[in-house]
Amino acid sequence: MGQAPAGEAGIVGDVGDRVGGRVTMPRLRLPILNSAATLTVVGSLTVGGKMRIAYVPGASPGGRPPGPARGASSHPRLRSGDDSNRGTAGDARGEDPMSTSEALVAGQVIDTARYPLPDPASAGWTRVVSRVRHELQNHGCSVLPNFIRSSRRAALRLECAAIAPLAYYDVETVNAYNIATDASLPADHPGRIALRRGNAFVARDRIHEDFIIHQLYTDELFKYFIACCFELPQVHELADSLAGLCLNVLNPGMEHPWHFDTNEFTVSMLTQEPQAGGVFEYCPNIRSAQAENFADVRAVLAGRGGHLIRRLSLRPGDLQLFKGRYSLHRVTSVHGATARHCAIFAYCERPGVVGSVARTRQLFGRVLPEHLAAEGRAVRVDQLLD
Ligand SMILES: O=C(O)CCC(=O)C(=O)O
Ligand SMILES: [Fe+2]
Repeated sequence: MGQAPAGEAGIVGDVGDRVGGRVTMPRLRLPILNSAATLTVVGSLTVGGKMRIAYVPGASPGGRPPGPARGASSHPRLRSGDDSNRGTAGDARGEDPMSTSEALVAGQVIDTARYPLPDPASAGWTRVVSRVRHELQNHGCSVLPNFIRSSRRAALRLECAAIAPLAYYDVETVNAYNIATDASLPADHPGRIALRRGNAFVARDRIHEDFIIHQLYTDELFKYFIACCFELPQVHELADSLAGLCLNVLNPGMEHPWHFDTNEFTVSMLTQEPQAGGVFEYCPNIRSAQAENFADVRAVLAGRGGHLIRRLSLRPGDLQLFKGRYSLHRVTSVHGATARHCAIFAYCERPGVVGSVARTRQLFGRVLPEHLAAEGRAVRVDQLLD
């Protein structure tokens, strides 16, 4: 793996490094959808709820020469013949994002009768995106059931189960904000409530590029769809060979305790469901960029916030889009003999994002030269605790 090209700034998120100030981006203008939101750009991002990132403008992952961003999602199909979105020759994964095989990948993996991703100009596509936008605006969460074709769901599970033993395991004491648990906070601050978290992630470089989750993650039609759902101009894969795509493994007895994500949006997919437990619970918009709402957060953490909690019954192959920065969420303890496996598709609004050294080591037990190269400063858009 190479380093960020000389002269490019590296921006690493960390608690002390944040730079306040809201950044707005142009509204997404789709011919067929009326986007109303002014976008907020977050210069840091979470993988597994707690990974701070480095933003390296224009960085080229894998030592590729600077060039078109790998896999930026800008109007696939609608721009056929336009080279600006192609992978570069130096791309270690040899991607050709605009090849006709993209549509084939989407068509073979996704239930296109329900979710016509290969046809962004269709009424069906518009209906799905409108529904997702509506649900995200109102509840911060949207689930697309049976997103993966029924004929591919067994493969989805088996592929991920095969690599689950490669997860890096660690047990940590955390809090809902992923800030230092020894922080000198007021006695009644919800950040004082310590939670145990068994961390187990399989890194992207252990996920074969033929796997369904990898095909989806890198698929231009998929990225374009995701960007439109979140009302973003485009989304980019992380320039991080470990964090961009991961498999979160919750073995029996493990849970993912209450937390906020650092990034504003998350895309995930259950690939294996446990026999019992392992339920995704969330408190829609319990906080905002302007207000932490510690009282309600404290109530939920103390087990008194039942009225604020929603539960999802996810099935393998369902696609979940979630805005986890403002919605406290957790996965309850897994019971029975079967582990819960969940793929996390980490995208960013900007190209060149890699994880900070500290968080990468924490999540994956190792770092790569690209992480060492990217340490720097953070850009943050709000003053919320993490
Ligand atoms: O496993 C899940 O469903 C969600 C995990 C999560 O919240 C996270 O990784 O931040
Ligand atoms: Fe999360």
